[in-house]
Amino acid sequence: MKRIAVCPGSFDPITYGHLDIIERASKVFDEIYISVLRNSSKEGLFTPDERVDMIEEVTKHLGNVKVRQFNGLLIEFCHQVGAGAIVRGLRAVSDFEYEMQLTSMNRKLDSDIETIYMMTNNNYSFISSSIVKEVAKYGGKIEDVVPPHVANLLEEKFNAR
Ligand code: COD
Repeated sequence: MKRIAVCPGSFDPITYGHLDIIERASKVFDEIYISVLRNSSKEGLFTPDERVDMIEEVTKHLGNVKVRQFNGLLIEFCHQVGAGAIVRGLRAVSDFEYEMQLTSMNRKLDSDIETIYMMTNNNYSFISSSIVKEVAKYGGKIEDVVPPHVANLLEEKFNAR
């Protein structure tokens, strides 16, 4: 039986921190679905379609990774793709509270789906999509925190504004 996991998130945009977790997960599971939350109430910098395209581009070296959008409940998405696990990344203690709520609620919805946490590489533990956007907005250097393709897209986005 295939071991399938979902790596869910907003990915607005994907950073080296996300990528580190996705690469680790792709070694442990047979198939990974990166699921991009399509949330109509929260407008991001990048549209869900743009996020899917950029994630496909920066994960194309990983043969067992697929990228999809979802709205509604994450657990429902897991059912749709036959996933038995959700993989999340942990940066610091500050992530713990939110992650505990998320996992506890998901477990109430379906106790058979396990959530697995992976610690990021220390070099990436300070990175968040929000900080990356702020630095990019004011023309700061982001080459060390996002892949070159994403850095170019951020530059285009802010130059067009
Ligand atoms: N290093 C390591 N991991 C990182 C880093 C980093 N630098 N940055 C982010 N991550 C990890 C995060 O910890 C997370 O595991 C993942 O990467 C994605 O991060 P984000 O910020 O893009 O995604 P979130 O936290 O906004 O995703 C939230 C969900 C989309 C998972 C959540 O809102 C959800 O499931 N929504 C659907 C509705 C639902 O089912 N609700 C019920 C459950 S509460």
